[in-house]
Amino acid sequence: MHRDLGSHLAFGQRPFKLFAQYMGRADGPTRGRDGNTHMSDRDLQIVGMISHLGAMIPVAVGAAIGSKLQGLNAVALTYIGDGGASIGDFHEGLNFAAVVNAPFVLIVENNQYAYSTPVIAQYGAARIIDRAPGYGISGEVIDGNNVYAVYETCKAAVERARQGGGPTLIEAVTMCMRGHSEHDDHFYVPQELLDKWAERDPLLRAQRFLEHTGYLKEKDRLEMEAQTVEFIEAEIALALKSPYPKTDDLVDSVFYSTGGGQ
Ligand SMILES: Cc1ncc(C[n+]2csc(CCOP(=O)(O)OP(=O)(O)O)c2C)c(N)n1
Ligand SMILES: [Mg+2]
Repeated sequence: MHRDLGSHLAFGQRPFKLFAQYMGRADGPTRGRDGNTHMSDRDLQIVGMISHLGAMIPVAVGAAIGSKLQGLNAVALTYIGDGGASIGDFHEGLNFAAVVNAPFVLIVENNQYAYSTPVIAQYGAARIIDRAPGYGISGEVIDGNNVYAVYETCKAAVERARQGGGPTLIEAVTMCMRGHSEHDDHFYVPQELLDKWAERDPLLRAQRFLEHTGYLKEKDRLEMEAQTVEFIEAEIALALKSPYPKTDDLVDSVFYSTGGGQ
């Protein structure tokens, strides 16, 4: 999913590269061609996404089929929102993945709004996961704000796909806590709903769990937080030093037609 920077970090991307990307610098994954989240990294096996919601699901299924054909035993996993799940490509991609038994995992982050459109205006079924039997694939609905549930469910789905068990659709139920972008003040979401969901903040819940079970001491957490801030500041400073791309290699990696019907 093109906006999920967390997944880039989970796949081992350095924050420095993400910052350089946002600043349009030569060290960003697109080498300064794009100042946004549309980036790939073949070394990290991250396939670049474009903005058009849903359109990349068949592409991700293609990556899964490619892995199968090449005997790589890799699984393609991607995300989409509840709104993106209403796009035709969602259905075509999942149906095709089911037909060819592709090693493919699709997580729908159902945060109950697609911009200002609530889910009641998106679909007639009670849940998105109810579509899974229609495709003939595995499906599971989970608490998207429970990091352990998300981890365990994804892990099981990836293992199943790796062993030839085919695609899985996971519906992770969560809440959109802020507007679509900084220009959007989120006026269309009732405050009571936001207050209710604020209590279920996944980071705070994970932190409370770790503290209650004794895995995390407050002193260690504060130390880790301070180290993280220091690390991030250093990565930003490094990105600021990255040069802007040169104009003479502007068309490198760009495919173009020479005309004449070619
Ligand atoms: C095909 C298409 N239509 C419209 C947009 C503009 N757009 C970008 S994000 C968004 C809302 C998406 O909602 P959802 O899929 O629920 O994801 P969320 O932002 O809630 O995570 C829209 C309408 C787009 N990128 N692609
Ligand atoms: Mg949404």
